[in-house]
Amino acid sequence: MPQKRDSWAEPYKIKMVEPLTMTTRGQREKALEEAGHNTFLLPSELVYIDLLTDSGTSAMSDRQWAGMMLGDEAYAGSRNFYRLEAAIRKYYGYKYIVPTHQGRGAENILSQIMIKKGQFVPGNMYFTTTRLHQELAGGRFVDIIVDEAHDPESLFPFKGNVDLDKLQGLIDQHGADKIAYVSIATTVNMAGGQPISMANLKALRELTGKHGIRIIHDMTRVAENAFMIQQNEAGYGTKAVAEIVKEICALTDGATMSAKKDALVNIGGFMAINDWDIFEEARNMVVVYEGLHTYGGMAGRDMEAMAIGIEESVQDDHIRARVGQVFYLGQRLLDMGVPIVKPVGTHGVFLDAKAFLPHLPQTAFPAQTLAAELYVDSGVRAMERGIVSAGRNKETGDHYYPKLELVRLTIPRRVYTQAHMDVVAESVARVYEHRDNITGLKMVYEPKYLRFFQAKFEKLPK
Ligand code: PLI
Repeated sequence: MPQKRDSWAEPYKIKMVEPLTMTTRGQREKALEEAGHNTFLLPSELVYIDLLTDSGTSAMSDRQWAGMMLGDEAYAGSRNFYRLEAAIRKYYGYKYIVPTHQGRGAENILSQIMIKKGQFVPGNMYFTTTRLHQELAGGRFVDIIVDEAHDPESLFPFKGNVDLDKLQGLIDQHGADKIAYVSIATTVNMAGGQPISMANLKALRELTGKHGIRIIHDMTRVAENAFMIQQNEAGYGTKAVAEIVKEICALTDGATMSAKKDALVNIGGFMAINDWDIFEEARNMVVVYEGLHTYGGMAGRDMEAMAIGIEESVQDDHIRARVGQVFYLGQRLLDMGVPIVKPVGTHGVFLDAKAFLPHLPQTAFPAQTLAAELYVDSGVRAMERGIVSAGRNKETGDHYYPKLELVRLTIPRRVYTQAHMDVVAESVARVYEHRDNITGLKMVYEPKYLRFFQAKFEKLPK
């Protein structure tokens, strides 16, 4: 049973530090210009507090670093693979696993196997790489998340829930055999790090079960979702996060995992599945794209660190501190009156760029603009999660126009302190004060795939 604590204070102390570069405003202006106003194109040496992503940016524990020394770098049958397989079975409960170099490697293999051309892939909001792999495999993503997820002001605690009527409608219209599977993320990144409830997942299992449709789980941040269930869902307050994680996984048929988030490693991922035939196909396909089925693009030492990270990630004390730090930053911004997605998400605080810069049309890229302004102000690096990330509709060629136009302040796990969070909050508040003087951007270079990573922009004149 989880212990009640008043404070979210960290259950660890610092043993090694990495110095940060402090830059001047002039240096940052120059760097941003050279980066085409895209924070992805900044050299990290010119970043003070890096909130671009929580992906692969965690600090590993001393146990994980010690585990790295136990790497068995055999091409085939590394002992670390078997340790990883055992950890996944123990903490997540899936039967068969295929390691991959990171989450999108697993998405590629799973999509190619499970999606037939023309099939629909309904999901609780899109994620960039996930949807792209679904589309490349010939599938069509359909958003079946509850409407509350698209409203940054809605205080609904489970904005990651599936709207079952939307799914039923899709089944009625096209038939169950036109649905490749239902794609469920815990938590929902693009909605602002919002969880799905266990009750909703159970109802989804019942509905899909009736129609023989599988549920595939993007479990990238499953422990964070489990923590929110523990905190906010009736009947779960006395259950440990580890227990809730396993219950979530048991309601699904398979998963893709970017271990670079929850699982506290700098690289790695896997696909997991309970069906032997799909596993056999995936285990064969992994040798084409990733590496042998007992390493899948990872070094032995990486698999060892992941096995240990998985265990650490589901501990109540860890997850309370991790989410507690995010909530701390969120609360500071709320107290300052800055518009953010509510409720505060579990892996980051999402600034509502439409409300922050209401004078900019979405085609002037308000979130991209705001992320750039924040960097110039303080060297804090954030990420656009709006129209640039949403990309273009393949059929019409026009931008997708997402309702949410957000800047994500993503908190790496076990990396920054409360004082760093204060610096971030104060910088956001400064930018908010002079928001009326901020002009938008125009896109001057647009790559074909996942454009947000490499697109370049120029400032629009005043
Ligand atoms: O970055 P990958 O390939 O290890 O994982 C892709 C991926 C899949 N699902 C979800 C929910 C993600 O958040 C995710 C990657 N997210 C990144 C890189 C992020 O910055 O949020």
